[in-house]
Amino acid sequence: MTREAPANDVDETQLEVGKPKSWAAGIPGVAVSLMRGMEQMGAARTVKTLRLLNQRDGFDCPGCAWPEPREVDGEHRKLAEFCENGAKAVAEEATKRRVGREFFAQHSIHELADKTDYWLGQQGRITEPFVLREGASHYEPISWDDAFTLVADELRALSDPNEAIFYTSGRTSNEAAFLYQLLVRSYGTNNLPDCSNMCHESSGAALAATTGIGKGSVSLADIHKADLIVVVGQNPGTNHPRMLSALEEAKGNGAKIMAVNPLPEAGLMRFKNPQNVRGVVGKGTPLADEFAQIRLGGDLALFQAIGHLLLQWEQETPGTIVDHAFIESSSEGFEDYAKHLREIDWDEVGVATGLPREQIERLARMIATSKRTIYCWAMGLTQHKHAVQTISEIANLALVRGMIGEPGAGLCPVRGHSNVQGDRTMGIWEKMPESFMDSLDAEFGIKVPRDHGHDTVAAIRAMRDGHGKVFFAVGGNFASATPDTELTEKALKSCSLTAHVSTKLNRSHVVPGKTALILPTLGRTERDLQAGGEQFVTVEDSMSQVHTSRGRLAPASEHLLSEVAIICHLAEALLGAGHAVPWRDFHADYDLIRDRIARVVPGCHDYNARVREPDGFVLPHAPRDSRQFNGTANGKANFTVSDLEYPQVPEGRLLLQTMRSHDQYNTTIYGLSDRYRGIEDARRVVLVNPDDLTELGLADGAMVDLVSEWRDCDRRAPRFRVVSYPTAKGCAAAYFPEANALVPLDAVADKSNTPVSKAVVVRLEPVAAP
Ligand SMILES: Nc1nc2c(c(=O)[nH]1)N[C@H]1C(S)=C(S)[C@@H](COP(=O)(O)OP(=O)(O)OC[C@H]3O[C@@H](n4cnc5c(=O)[nH]c(N)nc54)[C@H](O)[C@@H]3O)O[C@H]1N2
Ligand SMILES: Nc1nc2c(c(=O)[nH]1)N[C@H]1C(S)=C(S)[C@@H](COP(=O)(O)OP(=O)(O)OC[C@H]3O[C@@H](n4cnc5c(=O)[nH]c(N)nc54)[C@H](O)[C@@H]3O)O[C@H]1N2
Ligand code: SF4
Ligand SMILES: [Mo]
Repeated sequence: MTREAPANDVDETQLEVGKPKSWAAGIPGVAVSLMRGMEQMGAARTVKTLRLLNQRDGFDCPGCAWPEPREVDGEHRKLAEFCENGAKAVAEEATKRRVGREFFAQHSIHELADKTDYWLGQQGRITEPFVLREGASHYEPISWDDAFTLVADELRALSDPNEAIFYTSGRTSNEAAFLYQLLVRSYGTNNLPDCSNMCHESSGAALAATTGIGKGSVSLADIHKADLIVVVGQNPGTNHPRMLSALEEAKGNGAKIMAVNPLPEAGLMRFKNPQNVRGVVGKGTPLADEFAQIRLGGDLALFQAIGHLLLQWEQETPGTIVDHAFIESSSEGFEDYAKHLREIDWDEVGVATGLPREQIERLARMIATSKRTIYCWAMGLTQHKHAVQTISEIANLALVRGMIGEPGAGLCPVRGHSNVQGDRTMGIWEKMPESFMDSLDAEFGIKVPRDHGHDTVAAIRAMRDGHGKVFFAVGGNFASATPDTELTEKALKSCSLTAHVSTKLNRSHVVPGKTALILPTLGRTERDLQAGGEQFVTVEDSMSQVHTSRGRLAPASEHLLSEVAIICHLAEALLGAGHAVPWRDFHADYDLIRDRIARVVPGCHDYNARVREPDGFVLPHAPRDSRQFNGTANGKANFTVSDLEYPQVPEGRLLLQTMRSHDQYNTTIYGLSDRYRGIEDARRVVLVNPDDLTELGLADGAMVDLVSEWRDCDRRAPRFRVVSYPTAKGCAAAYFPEANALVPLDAVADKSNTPVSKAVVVRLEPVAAP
């Protein structure tokens, strides 16, 4: 399979490669925020918008899920409580550019299909609903009523509700998410795949089994109190930039930082905080005390080796390392774990990690002597075949040392999309527990289906095989974000209807089903006026804090509906006016939705009152709050035993990770500057270790096809420019989504079914330069 580059792609031969930066943020970060704001919004709107970003009376940043400081912790919000990439996310949404009737009259679907995600996104906000009718060459306007009738008719025509698929991306508010899952389940299916299936599903699976709750156990204040922070498989300088301020503060309090990554990411090395003088003019704060340049997928071996050393040292000096009191009172499985790690094959650990044994011993010593350890991770761990095992191994280390449910200690999966955690809390999951379904039934007097639905990978398979016929998405960009691009696009095109609730144009709109709809919606930044007056919504951050978000800008167009309104109107069209759920009341007054959330969703009692508190409220988390593990089957924290696994790479091949540049938000490309890595003006690049280049007989600047090798067939992504880069030996990196064509649909993580986007076996085939 070959995935051609879109015709209007940038010219990779013009690429500028500078030296990778050894520090993050500082003045260039401030400058870029303001510049992108001015380009998209103009001066007045930039100032107004950024003043409201992440403030109590303003809107939650539509970027990542990193939390804001809380008064209860004695912490205050600054006037500018955002980062460069938060400012870019806002500029992207609050842009003055528009995609309206003229645009679609001018550009045929054929022409649009040839554009990159970057070009599509840069065209601006969609202003009214559009339909692409069967056989038509252009999208044309459609009224909202006709659009809802069209979707309802298509859904009613299916022989089984399980032939419909309802995707969610993680920007959707709690209110919209709650109603969406209610609509989908009332209609009769649990086919609710979401971006989380491709993201932190592995973290959820590992933590639910080991600690009883699939969420992180720390607060921002804990990070400030920790004495050791392990940052593994994460690039916070780009993807959670304000985490660097938290790391800086922790360092100021004496913490040490251990970074585990195949890439020497600038944000892990040194941070220049633009909010203090030292950061603006000085050298900034050195962050990582120990940087372990691990091979892709070597983390399970690393954490097993560390576990082995901890147990060995405990044996040498009993009572110094293992928290026996905690293990005895609160856990199960320690003996098996200890037995499993008594012996370890150091040669294998060396091959898997690429790390010298002395360094692993230093890392283990840091963990052995820390009194308050926090483990942070993201996609570098979750998107591997053995991701769940790796995260469970981290949980093992935390349990050995009793590092959970204590101030300054715990497990911290750093979530991606700004409300991805909230969407799950509200029921967006293809396999919500029985108790949740029972509550829905009781609250609304309905009977929702219990059979588990399709996750993202299963949804693609269903469409490919003809069992998935209608695809509906609230947000996101399914075509580009998912693996195996060519196969997925074909699967989407085979649907009778694809419909997307979106703010901006993206690739998913131009790989249409027989009929396709674009339903434009309000963004976070925009005022949401309904029959009952101006509304706010609520979101949950990565640390389980639930709070309000109130849009304040004038909507991009008078024809936009809120996500809540779209879902309610669709429900009325599909389920009829007499349906047990009072859909019309809900979109008039969101307090009425929150009253229902309060009664259905665990931990959400008095929701309306508590979200109105200055910082909202924190959802309960038994291990964090009381060191209880009542969410597991045995009521204990569970040690787990995993075989040592790591990716196998044949001779002459490299292991490729697909990652984010500094200038994108997932499939939304803001620009072409991956500043911290020194890569400008290009995206079809592949970063390769200089020694590997020598062995492969390739030079920096060579053009290659990337060919991934999988048991069914080869997949080819043509014309990438080779960049000599200090990544771990044997490992390469290219950007998501350009490299998604290389990820086989069947390459998934054990237990979580997450696509393996960080360990693709590839060969580099030289091609002639243009
Ligand atoms: N600006 C911006 N912010 C974002 C996003 C964005 O696209 N842009 N996306 C949001 C979303 S949805 C998410 S999920 C997060 C993603 O946040 P990250 O997980 O930081 O995102 P990635 O770019 O996928 O980076 C993965 C990091 O893990 C490292 N890594 C890869 N494989 C391995 C491995 O095997 N072992 C170890 N130890 N490290 C490895 C990579 O070198 C890289 O530094 O960011 C969120 N925030
Ligand atoms: N190869 C590879 N693939 C990956 C990853 C990887 O690291 N490597 N990462 C995975 C991860 S972690 C994730 S989370 C997924 C992301 O997958 P998605 O969430 O599906 O993708 P996004 O690019 O975040 O979605 C962007 C689109 O959302 C729409 N949008 C933006 N704001 C709003 C809004 O307020 N409301 C609505 N309704 N729509 C809005 C816009 O139309 C925009 O084009 O991708 C996954 N795919
Ligand atoms: S750290 Fe994340 S949530 Fe905070 S301002 Fe930056 S992008 Fe937004
Ligand atoms: Mo994500």
